[in-house]
Order: sequence, then structure tokens, then C-alpha cells
Amino acid sequence: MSLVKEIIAKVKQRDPNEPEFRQAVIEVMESLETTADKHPEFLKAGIFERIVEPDRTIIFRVPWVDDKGEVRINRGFRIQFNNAIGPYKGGIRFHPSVNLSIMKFLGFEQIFKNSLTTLPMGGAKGGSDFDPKGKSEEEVMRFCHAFMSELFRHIGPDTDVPAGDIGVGGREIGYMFGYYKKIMNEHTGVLTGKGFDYGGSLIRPEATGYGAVYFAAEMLATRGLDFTGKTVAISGSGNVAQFAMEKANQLGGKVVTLCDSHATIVDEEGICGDKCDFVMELKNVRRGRIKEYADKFGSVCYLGDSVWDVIRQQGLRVDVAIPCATQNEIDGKNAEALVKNGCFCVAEGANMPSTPEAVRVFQENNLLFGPGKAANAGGVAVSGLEMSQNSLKMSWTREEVDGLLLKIMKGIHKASLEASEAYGKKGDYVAGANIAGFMKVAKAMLAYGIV
Ligand code: NDP
Ligand code: 2IT
Repeated sequence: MSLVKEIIAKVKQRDPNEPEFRQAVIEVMESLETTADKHPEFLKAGIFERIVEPDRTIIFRVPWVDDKGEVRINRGFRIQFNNAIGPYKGGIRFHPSVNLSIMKFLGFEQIFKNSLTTLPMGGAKGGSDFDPKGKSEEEVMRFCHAFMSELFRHIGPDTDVPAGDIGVGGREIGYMFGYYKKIMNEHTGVLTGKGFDYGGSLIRPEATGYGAVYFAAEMLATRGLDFTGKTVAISGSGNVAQFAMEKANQLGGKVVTLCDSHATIVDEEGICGDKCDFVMELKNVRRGRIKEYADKFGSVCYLGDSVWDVIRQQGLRVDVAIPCATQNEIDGKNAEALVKNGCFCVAEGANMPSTPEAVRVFQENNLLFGPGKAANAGGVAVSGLEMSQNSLKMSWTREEVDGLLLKIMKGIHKASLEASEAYGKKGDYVAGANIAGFMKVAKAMLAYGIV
């Protein structure tokens, strides 16, 4: 049995109830087969076995009291996966689906993503099965404080620096940072995604979505193409989707879809200008449903269907797809429909939104396919820049941060493409990103001996 198969078998045996984690491990390990052949020193030092085992898995109870005075119990997680190249770094997700498998897949992906940014950040992820939907402002605040009342002892500006993810945006980061500041009596860069007035970075809210579009633009450029006049399908309507939409519009694309967990809207005239402002106000201030967009602008709305179901069922033509909702949202069948409907470029704004079958369909049909750990690395990259600004006690302008973000995304594209070529898989961004991200971490682990 090959080494990689052996590792996958071991993960399967050790963690039989973690399908998302196993999916992420298989994808990375398959890419690293040739790396293992070229680097016997990694094998000897057990790097492959060690990198799939988190440094530390923290699971804790989060008790809080709802508005009716009833005690509620949620489960909190922090997976400190690997700190070979810098302090643990990665988002916090609040969603009822959160479990150990999802936390571990996200923490594992984060190792390679963070390495690709070239900034000194290790990989981690955290979260809770708390559902912020339908909760009052006070309930969200009490939950965030309760969550931090345990998490604080495991994190620190040079130890582990959490940020946002699904269900965790500026509001939740504010509550968590405020509580940490109070109990630790320190104002440091322990979280990123903070409000600008208290240590946040300009462009951090925009960074993941902008970065995904910058990455797509780099891929398009390899075929002499750009966003001008391209029809763009975006899923989700949260942080990543909103700013992918904004940047795709700025670069001349036409965004025709958005969704949330209840419905998909299609607007073939393009979601731009006032319509974007409406989406941002609806989702960030009123926290309402995307269906309201269809009610207001008279566009089509499909209840219960994802963007990718709608594209398949309605035969909607799209050039570029940017999935920005959640893992495994595009399956093989919907990937085939995307190809059939003219799509030639997919940039993953979300983490692992394409199933392995979908990735195979995209690659077999020679699409430009940018995997999440490369295409959505802009968010954590600007988090890294927020950490730098906090350490320097300075803040940089929008133009400075956006310029650095663009440079980092171009660098990730180049590094992934070059690694794919060096390892005989030219144009395979999945293999390229995995190899390029892995090499730096593996060399650092090698330097430390067996720890
Ligand atoms: P948000 O919570 O801001 O938005 C998530 C969006 O996706 C919402 O529209 C939500 O709908 C929808 N969604 C979430 N889960 C599901 C589901 N199970 N089924 C259908 N729709 C769903 O999160 P973000 O925009 O921050 O995150 C989106 C993706 O991007 C995630 O995969 C995240 O890991 C990834 N990511 C985020 C980064 C960041 O900086 N925020 C950085 C890199 C990656 P509804 O409102 O109805 O729940
Ligand atoms: O998946 C991700 O990269 C994030 N949610 C952002 C992590 C971060 O630390 O900014």
C-alpha cells in the first residue's frame, strides 16, 4: 500500500465518524503522493502522519441563559491543528451543523491556506453548534461572552488568534473581544475581524470576497480572459458572497444569482448598484431572508433550491461560478450541469464547497478550478495584516491593504501554478495549492525534530 493510502486508511480507522475531515485529508494526501516520492526525509520524520493529527482538540460546554430565563447548553470547539509556521490562526463558526468532523476539516485546510499567504500563521478552527438565527441581540451577546469565558484560556495574540466564519461577523467578534479584554485586562490583537475603531483592519470585511475574485481574474488571465461581460453565479448572501459580488461588478462582470439557506434568487439583469446595497442592508442589518429581494425587485425566487440546483433545473447560462455558502454545496450532478451551461471558471469562496465528484467533473472538463484554500485565502491574509498592524500599533489605508491583498492573491496563484508544473500537473490548482502550502510547513516541522 502506498504511504498516502496508508495514512488515509489510518485516519478512516481512527476517526470513522468524521466524513468531512476524511474528505479534506484524502484530497490533500492524493496531491502529496509525488511530494512523498521526492522527499524521503519527510517520510522518515513522519511528517505525513503528524500533519493529519491536530496538536490539540479542545471541546467545552457553553452554558448561557435565554431571554425567557431558561438555561441553554451549547458545545464549543477549538482545534489547534498546527503551529509550525506561526501562532494558530483561523475562524470561528456558529451554525447548528457544527461538529468535530467539520471543525477538523476546516482546521486542517487552514494549515495549507495560511501557509500559501506567505504570512506567519499556523492552522486552527473553532466554533459552536449555537444558531444565531432568531436570537435576540442580548442572547447573541450572552452567548458570545459565555463562549469566550472558556476560550480565553486557550488563545492569545502570540498563541492562537481566532476570527469570523459562518455566523460570526463584526458583531460577534465585538462581543468576544470585549469580554476577552475585560477578563485579561489587555487590549491586544487576540482576534481579527475587529471593528476599525478598536483595532480592526480596513478591507478585512471585503477581503475574502475580493480575494476570490482577484484569484479568478488571475486564472482567467492565463487564457487571455477577464471579467468584462461575464455572467457570474454566486451562492450565499453573507460576508464572502457580498464582497465577491461587489468586486465582480467592479471588474465588469454581471452577477445573476444569490441564495441563503431558504431560497435562491435569479436576476438576469444583474445584481448591482442599489440592489447590492439592499442585499447588504437586508443581510447585515435586518438579518432577513433573501426572498425579500425577489419581492422588492420582482425577480425570480426558488424556495428550497440551491443556486446550483436552479442552474441545472432552469438551464441558466453562466461563465464563472463563485460558491460562497458552505461545504459540499456543489455535487457531481450540479457540476455537470454547470459545465453543460457554459461555465469555464470556478473559484471557491467557501471552504470545500465542491464535492470530490464535482472537482473531478471540473478538472476532466478542463475548467479553471481554484480550490478554496487558494481562492478564499484573502480573508485570512488580511487577518494576518490586521495582526501586523496591531503589533505595530498602526493602521494602514484602504489602498495599502487592498494593494497587499491583490499582491498576495497573485502570489498564491503563481505559487500554485508553479508547484503544479514542478510536480507534473500543470494547471491543476488543487495539487499546486496543496503542494505549495505543504512544503513550507513540512520543512518547518522537519527543523524542529520529533515534537
Ligand atoms: P456568513 O454567515 O456571512 O454567510 C453564509 C451564507 O451561506 C449565508 O447566506 C447562509 O445562509 C449560507 N449558508 C450557510 N450555511 C448554509 C447551509 N448549510 N445551507 C445553505 N446555505 C448556507 O458566512 P461567510 O460568508 O463568512 O462564509 C461563507 C463561506 O466562506 C464558508 O464556507 C466559510 O467557511 C468561508 N470562508 C469565510 C471567510 C471569512 O472571512 N468570513 C474566509 C474564508 C472562507 P443563511 O443566512 O440562511 O444561513
Ligand atoms: O476560513 C477562513 O479562512 C476564515 N474563516 C478566516 C480566518 C481568519 O483567521 O481570518
